[in-house]
Amino acid sequence: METPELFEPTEREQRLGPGAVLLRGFALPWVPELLAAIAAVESASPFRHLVTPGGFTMSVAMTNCGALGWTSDRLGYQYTATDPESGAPWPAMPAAFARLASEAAAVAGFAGFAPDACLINRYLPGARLSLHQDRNERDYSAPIVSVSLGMRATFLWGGLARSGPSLKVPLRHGDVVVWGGADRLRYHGVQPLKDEPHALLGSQRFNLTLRKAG
Ligand code: MD6
Ligand code: FE
Repeated sequence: METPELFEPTEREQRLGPGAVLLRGFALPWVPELLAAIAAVESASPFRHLVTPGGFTMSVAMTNCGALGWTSDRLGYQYTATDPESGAPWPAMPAAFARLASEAAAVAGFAGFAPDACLINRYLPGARLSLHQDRNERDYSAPIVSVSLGMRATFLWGGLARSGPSLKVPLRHGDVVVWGGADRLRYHGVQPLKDEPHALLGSQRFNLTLRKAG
């Protein structure tokens, strides 16, 4: 079953676990298309700061595209087919998002990945994401593909329990992380962003997470 010789990490491919790979710069050729698509999504479903079930307003601003979108409010986390702000369906999944995700997943050993949801996170300096698991998706057999754009972030890569050590992984413009399999429910988070403006995007970072939610 294991064929490690096929997936030997190279400088561009850093293994983070049995089911998780960091693909440095994998999204760079896609950047103009990705940014245009983010702008189009944002014009239909603007970024907003969601409230957690515990009553905290998140420092990361979020929007979605695809058949399903991830939202949070006082009642809990859920995927919805419509944007609760407008009542309209989330903007369609841009073709470039789905193709990039499928290609990255295939390189990481997950052939045939077809996302139906993309959560788009926007970080300004100081924004952070506390340790969490992604577990609102129906089926954990599909991986998640995560694309970083703009300012650098320090990603916290923990274990299967909230307590315990986290690896600090720098994520830069164009980096893609694919994770699934035995790593699908790993705890992870993002440290508060430092203000180190990016040449193209200035003082912001976008993160796309492409999922099979439904
Ligand atoms: C971020 N990412 O990088 C936050 N979740 O801004 C996530 O929470 C995440 O990168 C699941 C899979 C990949 C991720
Ligand atoms: Fe997550």
